Amino acid sequence: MQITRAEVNRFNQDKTKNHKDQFEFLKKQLVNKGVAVEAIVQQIQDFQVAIPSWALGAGGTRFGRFSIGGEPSNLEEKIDDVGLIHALTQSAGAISLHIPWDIPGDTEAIMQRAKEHGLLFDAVNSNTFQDQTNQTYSYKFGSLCHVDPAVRAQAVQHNKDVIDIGVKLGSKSLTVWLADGSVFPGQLNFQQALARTQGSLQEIYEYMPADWSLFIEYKPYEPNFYSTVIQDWGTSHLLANACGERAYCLVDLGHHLPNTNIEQIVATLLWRGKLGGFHFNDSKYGDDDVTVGSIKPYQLFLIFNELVAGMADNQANNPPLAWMIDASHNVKDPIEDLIQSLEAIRLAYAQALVIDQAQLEAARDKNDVTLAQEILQEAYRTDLRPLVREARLRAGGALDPIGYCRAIDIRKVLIEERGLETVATGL
Ligand SMILES: [Mn+2]
Repeated sequence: MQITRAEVNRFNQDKTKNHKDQFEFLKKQLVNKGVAVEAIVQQIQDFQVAIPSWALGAGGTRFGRFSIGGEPSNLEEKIDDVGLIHALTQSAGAISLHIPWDIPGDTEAIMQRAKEHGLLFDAVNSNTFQDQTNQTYSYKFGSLCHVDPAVRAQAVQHNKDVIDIGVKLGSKSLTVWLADGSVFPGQLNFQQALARTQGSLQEIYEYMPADWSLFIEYKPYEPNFYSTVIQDWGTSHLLANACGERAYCLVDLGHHLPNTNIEQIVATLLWRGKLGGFHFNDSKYGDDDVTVGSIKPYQLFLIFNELVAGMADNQANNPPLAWMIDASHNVKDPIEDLIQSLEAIRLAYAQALVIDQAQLEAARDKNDVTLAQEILQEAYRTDLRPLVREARLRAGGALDPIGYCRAIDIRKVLIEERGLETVATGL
């Protein structure tokens, strides 16, 4: 199914007046405070987040997976689902492919399909955390870090294949997340495992075209529970430096131990010009991968504050960041879930944009701790949803995307089209 602009406009009609009243009221208040509202609406409109190709099916945990019906069973249908989300939100203008779950058969046709939905191909993701059928060597004991050079060579070759696929689609970056590590003390020689990983990553880096970037993701634990080779931002940074200028760290919000100050990590990486990308999700305990902004929206806002301030200052010439949602959803419809995540991301971005950074800096210079807190919380506690809605409306999206999904019973339509039994490839 495809949602047309005319259908969205029709749906917006009876909601527009109420929205305009709210927007004009907020705008007046913000303008009085000296906020450049029109520029901010434009910035929100420009902010696009990639949807991973595996996010459109029913998510799962290690305990079970509950089918939702009408799941996209091939890449074409996944692109269609991202297209639906983009048509309604105008904020998901890219898709991030996970290889080998979503290898394009006919590249030209896939690119044409994406183009029809107004979608670009963002970073491609390799997978050496699972064994594929007919694979020569197993990754049970690691991939890029493996003690056996033949296993490492196979994992490096897979990454090169992923780059080749990405080149054809117009992607410009490769994201590497490794599950490599150990489950028990004594299993792995830490120094040698890290050195081998560095060697493998360097080989992948050298293979990339000159206009590509390498994003190195880190994670403290899971699926290995004693040690992970790339456990934290420091290790990722060290490896990125060893690879070269176009290698960067990738921050996944769920890949931190509880209470880690992620906003400080973001600031540190921006200061070094080494922040490449972001994976959005939220969590209560570990890498829970729940909907963005559903548990710790204030943390998300504080992270965006560092991103906005850091990219405005940007003395280290950090490149524009790659944004992707990396969340799972085993109790919600993935389309609605992703819409909620996109909304949370744009709202946090808007909240950060209305902060007067000069005023905040002045408060810091005077060690006025109270004022600094007031400035942040004033931005966070102002209801900026009308700004986000206005950005969406101007781009041709729905004022209420979830309301739209429910009004047309989108899942029912997809089940009618695709059947109840379809299963999306992925986790
Ligand atoms: Mn991730």
